[in-house]
Amino acid sequence: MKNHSIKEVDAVVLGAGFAGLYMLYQLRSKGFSTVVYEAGDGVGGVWYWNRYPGARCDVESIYYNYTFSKELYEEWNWTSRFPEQEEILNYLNYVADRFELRKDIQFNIRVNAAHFDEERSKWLIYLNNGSQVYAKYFITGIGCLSAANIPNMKGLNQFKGKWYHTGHWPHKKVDFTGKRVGIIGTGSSGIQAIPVLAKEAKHLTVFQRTPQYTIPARNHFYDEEFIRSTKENFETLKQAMRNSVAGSPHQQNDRSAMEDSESKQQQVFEDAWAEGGFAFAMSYNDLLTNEQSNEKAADFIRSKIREIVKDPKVAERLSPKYMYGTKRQVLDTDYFETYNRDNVLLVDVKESPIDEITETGVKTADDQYELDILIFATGYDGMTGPLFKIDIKGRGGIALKDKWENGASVRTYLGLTTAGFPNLFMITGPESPSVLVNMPIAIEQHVEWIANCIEYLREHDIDLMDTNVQAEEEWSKHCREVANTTLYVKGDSWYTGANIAGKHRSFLIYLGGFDYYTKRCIEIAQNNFEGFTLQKLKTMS
Ligand code: N01
Repeated sequence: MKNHSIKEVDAVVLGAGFAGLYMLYQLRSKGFSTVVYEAGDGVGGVWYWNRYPGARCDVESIYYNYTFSKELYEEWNWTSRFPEQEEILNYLNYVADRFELRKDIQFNIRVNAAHFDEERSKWLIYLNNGSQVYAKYFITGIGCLSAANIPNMKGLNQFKGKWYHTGHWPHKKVDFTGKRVGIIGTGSSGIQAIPVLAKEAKHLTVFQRTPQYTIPARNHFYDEEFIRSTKENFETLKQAMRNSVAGSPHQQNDRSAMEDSESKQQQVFEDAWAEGGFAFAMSYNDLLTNEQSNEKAADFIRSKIREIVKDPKVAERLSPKYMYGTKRQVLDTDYFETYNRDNVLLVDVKESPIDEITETGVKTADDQYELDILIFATGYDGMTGPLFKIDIKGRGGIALKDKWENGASVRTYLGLTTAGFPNLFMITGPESPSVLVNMPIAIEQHVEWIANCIEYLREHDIDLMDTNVQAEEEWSKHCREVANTTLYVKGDSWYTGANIAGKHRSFLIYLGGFDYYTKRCIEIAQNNFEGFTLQKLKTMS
């Protein structure tokens, strides 16, 4: 049914994080009327929600920013190698103000549904305040990790203390002084929070299901001279990142660990450990493709854990046995050292599973732990989770969730579009390089491609762009084939969906290299958007 009183815009964008802000900037500068809907009351996306103690980025700050504006790069000064959440949030607020983006962002609004209206050839977007809006283009900038995973644990509703998820942290500082704190989960979030919590709380109990290979971040403050030199090198840096395999100017060692002697391997790993950050992951070129090389890296980290952690039993519990890197590499500050403190207890919940949350704490198969505060650092329903939270329906009223068989059969073209959902674009969607690339760089590439594409459609009077089924079949197959040459697919992680009970296992990150991927996207656009059907409508209502 037509409803002409509903507001219409050229584009609706979801989310005001790195992706949504830049999408808005691009579309507005090309003259498209655009509105961004953001569930939070401020900009920042993941950096708005993740305010847990110790939250910081594990990509170096001088690379973890936009590169579209030289002026912006010159104006902003990062204070340290790995920026704290608050600093990144300040940066994104600065960007929003500098480019006057706020006037086209509506805060505290959640998009419940987006249905493609075939009669009008527009997307009808349903907001949680009861209103609706029509848009020619519907663009998601909701990230890959925004659907929090709060495990369905018996008894949580009877817990008398306070509980939090790291990804939905309160704005007001939580005071841990004198408190008995429990934390479930030892991924990137848990590992950043644990050392900080241990210092603040009276006692900290860590409920660990799987130990992690974590590397010292070796954070430090930047000096003025360093910042000045990065600004002078901006163009070189920008090109290096945009033309790289993973959105970073760092080059991976071009050797297999198997080419080096044991003593040389040790030296390479020691140097990478001392450098900190992702140097370890880049120390050889086959850590994620060759099981023998992988085992060498794993052995090295286990030896470090034994060196750092004084109690051998605790060290053993903290030592991962699965293949290095198949869960995302974690960076830490004094993580293993924290287990030498008297006020920290490690509980292995694989050995002794959590039975229930009681009124006063956590009960495992073997013990009861009394707690005032319980923290879920239990991660996210990644990749498809954020999209499936919205009721997205394409042609014929087919739901995205049904088309993709609830995750069992995800099909996209370039991770940007999917057949049957015309004029829908997913920034860093499933089957794009996304989270295995430095995210702001991956986002910029997607946003620029989408903005140029929409401009092309306008210039050629094309109303609808839909993906061909064959093109998406081929892309998804290629994506799976590349992933299957790596060890990633063998790991139990949020990358593979193994962290969510009942979720179909699939690896939805394109691993063919960001440089190759970018070239492919450009070629497709230059070949008049091969793989898409471009349609002109005779009459538009
Ligand atoms: O989540 P995770 P995260 N009972 O899924 C455990 C990005 N990030 O929020 O491994 C008990 O990695 C789970 O155990 P297991 C980054 O990409 C970046 O930490 O599934 N435990 C695991 O230990 C990262 O990879 C930054 O066996 C349960 C933990 O919870 C991604 O976000 C900072 C459980 C979840 O770890 C996600 O990281 C933070 C249960 N029922 C996040 N369910 C930086 O830039 C889950 N677990 C630094």
